[in-house]
Amino acid sequence: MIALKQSKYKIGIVCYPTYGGSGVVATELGMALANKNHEVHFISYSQPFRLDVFSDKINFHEVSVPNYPLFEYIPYEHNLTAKLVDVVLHEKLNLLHVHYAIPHAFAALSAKQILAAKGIHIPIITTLHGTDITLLGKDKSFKSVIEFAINNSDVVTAVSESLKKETLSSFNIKREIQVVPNFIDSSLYKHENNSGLRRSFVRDDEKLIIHISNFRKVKRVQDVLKVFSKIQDKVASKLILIGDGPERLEMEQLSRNLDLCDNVRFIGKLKAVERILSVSDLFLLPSATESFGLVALEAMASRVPVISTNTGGLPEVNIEGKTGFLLDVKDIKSMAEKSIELLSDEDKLMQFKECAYKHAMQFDLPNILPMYEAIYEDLISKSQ
Ligand code: GMT
Repeated sequence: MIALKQSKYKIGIVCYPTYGGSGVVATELGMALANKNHEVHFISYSQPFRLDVFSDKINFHEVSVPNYPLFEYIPYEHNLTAKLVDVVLHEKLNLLHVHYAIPHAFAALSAKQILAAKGIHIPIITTLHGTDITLLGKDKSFKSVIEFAINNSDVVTAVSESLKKETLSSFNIKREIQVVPNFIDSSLYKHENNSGLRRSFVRDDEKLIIHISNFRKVKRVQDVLKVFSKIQDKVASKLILIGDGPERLEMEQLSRNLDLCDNVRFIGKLKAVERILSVSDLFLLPSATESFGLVALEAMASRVPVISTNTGGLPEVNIEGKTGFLLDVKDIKSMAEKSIELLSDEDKLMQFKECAYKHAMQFDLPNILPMYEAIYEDLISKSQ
């Protein structure tokens, strides 16, 4: 008989399952915790897209949302709350770690109240990821709810100093916010010389430029195409677009208008972005705002320099003149010039690739995971 190892803590993780940074961070965190012998319970309305490992320490609880004819709007938050109560009770969780304020943190706080009435104390950690503060937070109709969720969680973390600052200035916050930066698992980023894969995208004399996102307005994906249009006038290159989302049709239209179709490929939502990143030369991230820019970090871990905007937390990830360049939002001309400067100087490009990799390793899992584990340890010891 196989003797299963006793789990350390039982941790509930609530996240969005969709193609986006907060879901990726929550999933990678859960998988890393399971590797360290914690029992992890993911709770969401569908399986997080990067959660594809089998482990006796990983569980998934789907929140089903029945739609009664009476409901014009589906009350997902209540189903989530009820599911959290159920999972905490029956799986005997030690804590809930919720990613994104709305509705996750608020639902967790409601679950905490219901459980308190049953004599059970469950600590709540809320991690702010960005758009919950920078976009939703600006919407007055959400403000009091986000503020309440932040002020009443047991611990609140933000993924960058910039996001912490923005949270403190946008809301009436009466508590400490800890910065725990996002991370990558360096073991995934083996730089193989995969010339076969590279040749399936570009000729030997061409450069491979890449963009990955959920194609939402905030990503300014049209700027990716405009910058690329200027680059390819000077440097033989191809652009690969990974992801999908609301701006896709506009992007297709723009690539036709700019006569880019022969040099631009839409690949769709890829799980293992590290493979294609490993054969790329430059990453474009012209976002209007980015609390951290996890995808920039993933590119850098793959030795790909980043041309990004200088907003939000991006300067904490991408280092000007070392791992890439940071330009003002909408400054397409300078983004193209800096891209051309890098792509046309092989020595400089190599230097930036090495620097990008070295800097990304500061955000390697073994450096960041202990920060979350210390928070868990502290909360659990206080609640016993
Ligand atoms: O960028 C998105 O549209 C997705 C969003 C999310 O909530 O998944 O990403 C946010 O969280 C990521 C993980 O912490 C950060 O790396 C992204 O910078 C942040 N997005 C924005 O701030 C726009």
